[in-house]
Amino acid sequence: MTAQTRDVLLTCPLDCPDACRLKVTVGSDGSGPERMLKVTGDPDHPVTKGFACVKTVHYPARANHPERPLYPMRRVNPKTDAAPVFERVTWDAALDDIAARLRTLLDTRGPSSILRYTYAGTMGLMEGHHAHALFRALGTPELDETICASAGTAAWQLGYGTRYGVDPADVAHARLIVLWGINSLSTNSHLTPHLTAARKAGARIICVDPYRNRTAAFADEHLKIIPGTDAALALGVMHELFAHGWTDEAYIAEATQGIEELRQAAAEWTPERTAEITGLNADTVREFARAIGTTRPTYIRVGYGMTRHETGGTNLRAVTLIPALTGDWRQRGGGCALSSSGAFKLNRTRLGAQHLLPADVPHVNMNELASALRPEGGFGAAFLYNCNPAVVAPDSARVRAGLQRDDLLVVVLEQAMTDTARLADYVLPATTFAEHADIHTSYGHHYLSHNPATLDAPGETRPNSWVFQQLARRLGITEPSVYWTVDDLLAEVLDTDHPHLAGITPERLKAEGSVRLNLPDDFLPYAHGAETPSGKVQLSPAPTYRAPDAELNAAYPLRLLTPPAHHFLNSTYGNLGNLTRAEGGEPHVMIHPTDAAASGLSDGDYATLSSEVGQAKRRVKVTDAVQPGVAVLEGTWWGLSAPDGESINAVTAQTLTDLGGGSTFHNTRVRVERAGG
Ligand SMILES: Nc1nc2c(c(=O)[nH]1)N[C@H]1C(S)=C(S)[C@@H](COP(=O)(O)OP(=O)(O)OC[C@H]3O[C@@H](n4cnc5c(=O)[nH]c(N)nc54)[C@H](O)[C@@H]3O)O[C@H]1N2
Ligand SMILES: Nc1nc2c(c(=O)[nH]1)N[C@H]1C(S)=C(S)[C@@H](COP(=O)(O)OP(=O)(O)OC[C@H]3O[C@@H](n4cnc5c(=O)[nH]c(N)nc54)[C@H](O)[C@@H]3O)O[C@H]1N2
Ligand code: SF4
Ligand SMILES: [Mo]
Repeated sequence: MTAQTRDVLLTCPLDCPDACRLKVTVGSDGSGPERMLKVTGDPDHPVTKGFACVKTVHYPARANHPERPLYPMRRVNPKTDAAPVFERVTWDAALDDIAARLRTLLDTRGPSSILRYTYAGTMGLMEGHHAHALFRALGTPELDETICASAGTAAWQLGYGTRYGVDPADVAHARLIVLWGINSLSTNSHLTPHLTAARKAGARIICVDPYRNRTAAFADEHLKIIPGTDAALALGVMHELFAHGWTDEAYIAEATQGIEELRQAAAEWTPERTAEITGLNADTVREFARAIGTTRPTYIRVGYGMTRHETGGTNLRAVTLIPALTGDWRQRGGGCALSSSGAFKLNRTRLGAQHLLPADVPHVNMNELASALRPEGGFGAAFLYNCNPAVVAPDSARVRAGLQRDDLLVVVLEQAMTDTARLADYVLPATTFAEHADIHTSYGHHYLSHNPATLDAPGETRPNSWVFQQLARRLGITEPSVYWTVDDLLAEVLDTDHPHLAGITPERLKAEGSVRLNLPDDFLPYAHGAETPSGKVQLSPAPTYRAPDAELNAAYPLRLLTPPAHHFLNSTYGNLGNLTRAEGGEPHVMIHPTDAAASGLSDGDYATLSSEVGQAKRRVKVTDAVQPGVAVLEGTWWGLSAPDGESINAVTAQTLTDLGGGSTFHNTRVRVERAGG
């Protein structure tokens, strides 16, 4: 019996562009403490518009999950035993032992023997970004955060400098919408109402994606491109723009640099040549280019999908330069969007104690975790928080093997008993977004927000920041920023004269909860140039198309893509029965009927997927949603839900992208063969 409930407004902390403002209902049954009961969207928030996604409406089941770690736990059997056995310990016992072992490592082997590994389980500035401060104060190797956005960021940086994007509210003005390498209906679901509004006003929607995902099914037209060939398609479009005079010469003259180089690079990309490389037909290329060339405003929403290839940075850069030729940056609703994060001009000087980083600090590229965890990697301790690398990191079987080393102290700070937590020496219980205060930006819109701590921390769960401050005291750290509260951090990040933050004080942000950056209604960030060293949109060096080094061959005839699932957020929610059931109960690999026939596979069979890196066993779904030569497996499922207990990343490689040292999750070449079972 729920005796009393109340509603609070909190920002969703997950790694999703929408950064929704949620209406969270909490209450108690009278006997126990208050718990999270229900999540919907804030009806008054202009981006959230009253709905939470199909995933986060189930957040209460995650927060109240029976296997959620509520107490510090120490592993008592070898990490190589399949079933972990933990014993409950006190916080003091856990922290004293961990601090003593870190102290020994610092004194005998130095800070480079301690690995901090983290990603975006929470996007909060405090519990996400600032939590790293302890490790910066200790001088441990810097983690290059490359698993997701770094290729895209580097590509955007070359062309445009700071990452600004079209405001979602302006998308309704667009008359042509291209959803290019983004499954936005699943991964940016609060864009959908704006797409629908534009369509009602007459806009046409084209999706460019190697398979028929939800977004392709929603679009008016689907260009089923061969993976990794987007630079060719973009150059093919540019060829037509130049050939037909569909370029905006006034914009090009004022706002860009390097047009002649780009014109020459595009000259060889006739529709026929473009068709040959991309797998589309020449008339489709012509029509696509005509649509872009003759429709103002054209809005191109790019995702990270096309970046997760060897040449991913260049592919994205080529696509994002199209609006610099059409002049769409001058049109409300026109241009391109990858991320809006650059608009949040906060004072980040001491965020995460970055100011302490010595110039010669060693770096670890997080995509190379499997290598870093080999005994030769030199680490004696690994501290993991806000992440689940046993599932999400490339070459995950080697990541697991590394974490199982008995000479490596593995500490995992978690809200869920993940595959990574199951390999820990210590599991430390973390609070969720309703149980700690934090500050949130967004990479899909322009609202800054504040979450107050709403619920008492269940059991002995603690915020990341509390845990690191406790360790810092034990390790004798005196750097003040390590001990900041959320209010200290808020005062610091808002201590800036940048006009985007004019009028936004800590008091106002806390009172209003969510505040739009101080941007004009018609925010046209690249209308007259860009924040590059030249002040212009940089078209030079002109992007070129390059075939992948890992070309398909007789041994590995299929390209495997592993994009996000509709019902999970990366591996988050992968432990909830109703969401795994909605995703089909277990992971399925989609293959085309011709490829299935060639391998003697029928729908529902189990198959072994083999790559140069490893193997995974998965159930097959035969479907023409994919093209011949391409296999797709949606979702980074927990190994616990897979027939072989492994993540799909057992087959993906640590190969890095051409720009930004990024991940190449959609670049895996595989062979698919019938398996028993
Ligand atoms: N439901 C849900 N939402 C999410 C997430 C989630 O796991 N689930 N994850 C969140 C996170 S962290 C991120 S980074 C974003 C990612 O969201 P997206 O950017 O949408 O996801 P991607 O993995 O980048 O893949 C997007 C699409 O790119 C396609 N693709 C793959 N290779 C190519 C190519 O070479 N060219 C083209 N044109 N397309 C290609 C894939 O088939 C896929 O349909 O979503 C966020 N939102
Ligand atoms: N094959 C393949 N692999 C991929 C991808 C892909 O498309 N294909 N996508 C990649 C992408 S885009 C990304 S961004 C990464 C995502 O990888 P991760 O950032 O590791 O994301 P999650 O798997 O969701 O794991 C986040 C974990 O953080 C925990 N957490 C959340 N909040 C807190 C907190 O406040 N404190 C603590 N201590 N823990 C917290 C959650 O419980 C969860 O287990 O995965 C990448 N891996
Ligand atoms: S996961 Fe994304 S769409 Fe879902 S509630 Fe959170 S921010 Fe909104
Ligand atoms: Mo991501």
